[in-house]
Amino acid sequence: MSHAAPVNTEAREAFYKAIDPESMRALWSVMGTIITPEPRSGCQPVMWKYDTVRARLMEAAGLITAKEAERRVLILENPGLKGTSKCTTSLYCGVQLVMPGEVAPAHRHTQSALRFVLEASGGHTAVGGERTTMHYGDFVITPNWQWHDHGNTSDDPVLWLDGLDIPLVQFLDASFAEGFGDDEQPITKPEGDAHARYGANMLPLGYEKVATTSPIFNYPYERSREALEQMRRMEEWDPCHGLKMRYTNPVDGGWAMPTIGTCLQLLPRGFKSAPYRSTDATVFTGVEGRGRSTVDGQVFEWGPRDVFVVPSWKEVVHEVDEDAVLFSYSDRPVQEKCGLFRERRGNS
Ligand code: 1HN
Repeated sequence: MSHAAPVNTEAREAFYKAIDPESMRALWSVMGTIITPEPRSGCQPVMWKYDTVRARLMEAAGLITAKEAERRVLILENPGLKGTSKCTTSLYCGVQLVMPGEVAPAHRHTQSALRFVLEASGGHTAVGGERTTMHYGDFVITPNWQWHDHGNTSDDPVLWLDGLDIPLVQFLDASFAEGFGDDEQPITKPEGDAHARYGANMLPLGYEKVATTSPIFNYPYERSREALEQMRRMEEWDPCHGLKMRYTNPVDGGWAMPTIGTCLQLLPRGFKSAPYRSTDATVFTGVEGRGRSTVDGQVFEWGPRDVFVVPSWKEVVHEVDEDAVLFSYSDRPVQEKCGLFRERRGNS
């Protein structure tokens, strides 16, 4: 708050001690630490180079199968949040590996997941009775409480970035999970069914919104990239973001997922962004090209598949010498619903 905590006196100390076993605490003694004038996060700016993560995953593949692990994932844990399995205060990030012939068995949980595909020549995931084939750069959703399993029938390893709302669900004490009992769920729909129904700017007549998550569960990179390419011709550059598009739920135009906001952005050759900060700590991954992002004074040189974090209310500046594409996710939908989202553009 505006002033520091009141000074301690012997009598006050004795009072705090006396009420502690009665499960009470004096607000004035802690107010400044629980209500801060601006966000004070333990979350730190950090980057993981893909080569390092990939090499460790390959090492893990010699230690455990996808089936035994259930999910063979290395968590990208924020060094400022050690021991919490968090990448930011509210969101989780990991990189998953499925080797040729492997299956990650079907299960479901109340946590929502996104996959951003980093390497795939034939991996697939099944959600709600439909399978989708994964390609580089695809954004795939596993809505909460939907059965999901993954497989790889190709000859090459399949890797993707996992983004989940685990810390949010944990905070709310709303975690439920169960196994399906079989490796794979039955496939009841042809591949492409969701896209045909919901991905053509049309909806079945009489369609009623039943879920909080988009009914489209694979947003193919080819189409997202094409949107950016078409739009660049209009030169609608945002000084802070270049050209940044959010993935939407076609049912209502809102975010694709209720708890995680996802975006794809193009930074044109020679672009240097204006400084930007926002309350939604954001996880970025490179998709095309190389760049340099300065986060709270720390410089991260990134290329395709590298992952870096911009914590809440820390300033970020992106610079690129060549055309570059970034995928990112944050808890922005939650903050917007709660009226908490704030941003600051430029140096003001
Ligand atoms: C999960 O179900 C997946 O389905 C990935 O691929 C990561 C991390 C924690 C809990 C569940 C998946 C996960 C996860």
